[in-house]
Amino acid sequence: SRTRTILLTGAAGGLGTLMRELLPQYGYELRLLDVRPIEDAPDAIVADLNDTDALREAVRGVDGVLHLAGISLESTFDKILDSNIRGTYHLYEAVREEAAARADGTGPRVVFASSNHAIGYTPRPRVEDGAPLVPVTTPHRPDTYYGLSKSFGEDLAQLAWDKHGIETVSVRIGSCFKEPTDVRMMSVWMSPADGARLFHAALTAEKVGHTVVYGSSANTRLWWDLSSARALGYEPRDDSEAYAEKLLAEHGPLSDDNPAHQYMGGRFVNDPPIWPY
Ligand code: NAI
Ligand code: 15L
Repeated sequence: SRTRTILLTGAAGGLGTLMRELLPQYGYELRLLDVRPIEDAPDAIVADLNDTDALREAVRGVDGVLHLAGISLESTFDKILDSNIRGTYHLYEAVREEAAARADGTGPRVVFASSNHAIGYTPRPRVEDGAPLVPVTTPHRPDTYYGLSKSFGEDLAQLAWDKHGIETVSVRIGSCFKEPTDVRMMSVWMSPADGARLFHAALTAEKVGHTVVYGSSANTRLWWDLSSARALGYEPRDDSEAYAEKLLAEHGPLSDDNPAHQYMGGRFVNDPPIWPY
């Protein structure tokens, strides 16, 4: 099959850097965009998501967009509004214009980096006591303005599908880092290799409309129902349990008294660095 060209927004970031390494093996050609220049990628488009002309050019001819750009932690409402809410709106506007300019009216599919923090105030399910995994239909319960921007992004994706036929897979990413670093992360960890598998599945599955999935590895301590992700063809291979002994020795088990251990969003619920301000 022919090479697919993907616009990777947020290419300078942590996840963007990992995906620049991992996605080419699936045959993608990556067009990179970030507001920060990337030292080893001089051809990357250096632009803010709110630069509408640059965004319009960036989506021209692409088969898909992996939309990772945005503020990735809690911040002031104004900053979240600019980068995550307005920025994602402008991305979808560019995709809508690109779709309208194509003969078949079909624009590139978006894979949106949503976050577990869109549902961060959901109590963690006591799976160990027989509680069911949390489904993708659980109501939005953002734990921060950051999480609120991800709830918005998911709703915008739904609107783009219902009104304009633009497809999106919204991936509620848990923690995608090389290794899990605390006990909560054992439940929500997505290894970078599984992340690449999931993004590849999301970019290539047929007829996704707007699909919401959880982004996680096949963790023994998983909290989330991965069935919508598996329906796209995703088969996770990694399990954070390999780190359990080390992490439990370091941190001890999740405490019943600590909200950061009892809500899925972890420390985002009780340790906002700048809130109230
Ligand atoms: P990061 O903060 O390392 O990277 C984000 C990138 O977006 C940065 O390079 C930044 O310069 C760029 N960016 C920010 N605002 C921009 C704007 N207005 N215009 C253009 N570029 C802009 O974050 P990370 O960890 O790589 O995450 C990537 C995406 O995945 C983010 O949207 C984040 O919210 C989401 N996510 C990541 C998780 C993880 O475990 N790494 C978990 C859940 C969601
Ligand atoms: C996120 O949404 C953040 O972008 C990432 O840095 C981690 O904090 C992750 O969630 C998490 O919940 O561990």
